[in-house]
Amino acid sequence: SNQERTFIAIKPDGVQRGLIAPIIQRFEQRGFKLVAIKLTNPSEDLLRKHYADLQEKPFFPSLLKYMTSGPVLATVWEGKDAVKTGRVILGATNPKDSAPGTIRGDFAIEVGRNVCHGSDSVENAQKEIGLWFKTEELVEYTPELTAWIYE
Ligand code: YYY
Ligand code: MG
Repeated sequence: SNQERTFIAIKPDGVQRGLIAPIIQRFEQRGFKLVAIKLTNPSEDLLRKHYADLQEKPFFPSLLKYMTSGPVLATVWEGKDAVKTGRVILGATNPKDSAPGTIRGDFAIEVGRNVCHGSDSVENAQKEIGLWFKTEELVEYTPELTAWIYE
């Protein structure tokens, strides 16, 4: 399907460091369709749901502090293999292992300041999109460039 969706967020460090435009640009220029975008201060409750599988990890308290330290740019992107390709565009979780050319590989040094989030499965993408956005915030439109991006 060319309509797979993924949730991509620019974390507080990315927003503060002025990296919104360069990060969004990589998804746009790759050919993904922007479906939703919102600058927001996520609540602790939202983040506990978002990172539910990490609640028991030793780094969870610092992760929570980091993610509530400033606004997050929440986005949804649509396209073929959006989840998997989105993770490739972001790079490895720990920037010390992220390849140059990826967002983390170009803009980050430490795992606790890794600039961005991307869903790790189609199922989690649907869960995360539902947590961060209301249905009416997901915008319907037909990009005119589709035939130049998909065969
Ligand atoms: O999906 P991704 O963000 O690449 O990694 P996760 O394993 O889901 O961890 C979420 C988030 O937690 C990660 O982006 C940074 C932080 N974190 C950390 O601070 N220290 C670790 N050892 C692992 C993850
Ligand atoms: Mg994850």
